[in-house]
Amino acid sequence: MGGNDVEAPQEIEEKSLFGRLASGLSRSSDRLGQGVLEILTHRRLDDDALEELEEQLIMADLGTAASAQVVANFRAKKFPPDAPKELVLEGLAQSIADILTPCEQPLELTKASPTVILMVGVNGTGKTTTIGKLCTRLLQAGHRPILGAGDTFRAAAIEQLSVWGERNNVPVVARAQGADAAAVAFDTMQMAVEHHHDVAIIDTAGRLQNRSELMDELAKIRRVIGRARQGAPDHVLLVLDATTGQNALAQAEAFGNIAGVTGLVVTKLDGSARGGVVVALAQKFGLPIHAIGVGEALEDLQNFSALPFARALVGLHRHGEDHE
Ligand SMILES: Nc1nc2c(ncn2[C@@H]2O[C@H](COP(=O)(O)OP(=O)(O)OP(=O)(O)O)[C@@H](O)[C@H]2O)c(=O)[nH]1
Ligand SMILES: [Mg+2]
Repeated sequence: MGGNDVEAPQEIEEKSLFGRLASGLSRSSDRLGQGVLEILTHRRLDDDALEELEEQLIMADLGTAASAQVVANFRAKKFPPDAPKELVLEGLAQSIADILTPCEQPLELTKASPTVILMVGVNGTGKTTTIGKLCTRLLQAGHRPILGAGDTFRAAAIEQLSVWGERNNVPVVARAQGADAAAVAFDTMQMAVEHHHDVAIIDTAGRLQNRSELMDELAKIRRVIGRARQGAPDHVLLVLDATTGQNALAQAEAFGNIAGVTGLVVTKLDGSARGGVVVALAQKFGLPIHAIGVGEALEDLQNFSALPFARALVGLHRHGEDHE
């Protein structure tokens, strides 16, 4: 922030959110940025250096395919071997952003009401918390969300969603623990229509992707929702925990096939040394990344922006004049 400049509140807000992402990713970028800087500082940008760069990217959780792609993108920019290292680091961020940009897609609501959003994922990735945050954002944008407590499995799951409902002052549709999750989804659809809610967000229990009977349950929930409103659910959001690194790829693969995932939310990027997995996900699946989680509070959900994310990952600050 410069001198006496008065900044618009929105800009300050954006910066603090970016700051949270940047400081969260700093553990990834410490590794990546330092390694890369070492390569760039001590040598010319020749083939050997690029090979080492690729190794650094792989170690930063980008995986082999995305790392090769980043290096190919970088090579295509044809930096002279003695280019200044700041410029080279910017070029690296751009090479990563080239992969991420197609996935930069904010969540859109449908014309048909209610827009139905189904949250899925393995245990503990942040589904329920993301619902709370998403709800806040929808309210701020003037929408009228309603929540469905479709996790009828885990003790206290209904209570947990109810707390988010109370914090946001929005209704939560629930049945008793152990009830049929699809029935809760159906109730939620009915309530949404009856009380003119334009968005219904339905929670589900965490499940491992190799438990076929639990994956079948998701299919049933989707069918029931589709019966209540043709074409619904509009979004099946797979919530992935960035700290699980490459395992997130296996989850995306399995849920993508069976649960009809339409987009991703990647959480816990505030504390992760493994932010590079986002690049691997983008390269492998190309699914929209609708939002990222950068903390546990209501306001800690951001739209995913490719270039700022890539710059934070390589340790560049937002305004580009310095890096760590
Ligand atoms: N630091 C951080 N913590 C998060 C984030 N998102 C969720 N959490 C935390 O992760 C933990 C699990 O979150 P939940 O929302 O309960 O996860 P869930 O996927 O609903 O879990 P199950 O319902 O048990 O499958 C909680 O302690 C959250 O506060 C995030 O973006 N950053
Ligand atoms: Mg949950």
